[in-house]
Amino acid sequence: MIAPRRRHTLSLPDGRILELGARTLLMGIVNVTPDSFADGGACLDPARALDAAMALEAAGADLLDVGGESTRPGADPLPADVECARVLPVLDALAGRIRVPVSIDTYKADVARRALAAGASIVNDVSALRYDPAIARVAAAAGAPLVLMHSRGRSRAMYREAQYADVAAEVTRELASAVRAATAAGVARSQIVVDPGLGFAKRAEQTLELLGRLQAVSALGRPVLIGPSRKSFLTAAIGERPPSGREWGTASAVAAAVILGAHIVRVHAVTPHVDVVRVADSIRAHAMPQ
Ligand code: PMM
Repeated sequence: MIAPRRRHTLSLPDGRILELGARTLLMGIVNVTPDSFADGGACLDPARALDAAMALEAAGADLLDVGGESTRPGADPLPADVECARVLPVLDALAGRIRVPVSIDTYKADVARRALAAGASIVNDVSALRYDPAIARVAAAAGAPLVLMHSRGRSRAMYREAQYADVAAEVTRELASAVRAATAAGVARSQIVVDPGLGFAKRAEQTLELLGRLQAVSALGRPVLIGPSRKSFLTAAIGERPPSGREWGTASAVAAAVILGAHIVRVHAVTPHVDVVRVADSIRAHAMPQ
């Protein structure tokens, strides 16, 4: 069954409006890290990051997500000034050259504030305010949309926290409480995007169940972002593969997410996913004329 997908609009700090729900938006990943599991080291140099970002935009990315700290399990937390030293030169290089909105993938208020000043226009917090709650006030003050991604624990302990009686219900409940915390800190509810955090503090089977029951998360009434790209949960279905061998698995997860109501999908490889989301959107449109 094709799930309904509500229309939403997000307001960006520069006055632009992002329309969500009519078609799926593709968020291209620009990891400015030496150690991300799928693409570590490719974009540490700002000139290479700019090339990668321009290629993603040319391929059809609607948004770019720039991050400076790897979220891979077991990664050490990075001091804010080191993270800024990675991402700010990249944001400076992108300013004026990239037309699509850029989000900053950070959980640190200080990094978010400086990234927004350097041209980012969306805050993507993989801790949903748990690590540095002040990040909500930073997004509110800038008038920037805020992505709240579900996780539990810290990177090193994440898998000890992967205990759920009902993963979809618990993730949805925890996201609802993050939405309340964000609005209490001054973020307009209309500016909040929710993300169930595929693979974060969840085992593969729990992640697959959560993705299949995405409508529980949609019931929060906020747009849904989903990030399955090349993640290890895919290997529960396709067998052991390096991240580079998980692209077709990613495409399948993206198509399922679109049919189940996702508004934004975060991927490394934009080119193949332009077709994936176009076909999934067409199926949606024919089955549920708007
Ligand atoms: N996954 C990663 C990093 N940031 N942000 C959101 N909102 N959702 C995700 O699923 C997500 C994220 C880890 O993947 P990467 O290391 O390839 O960027």
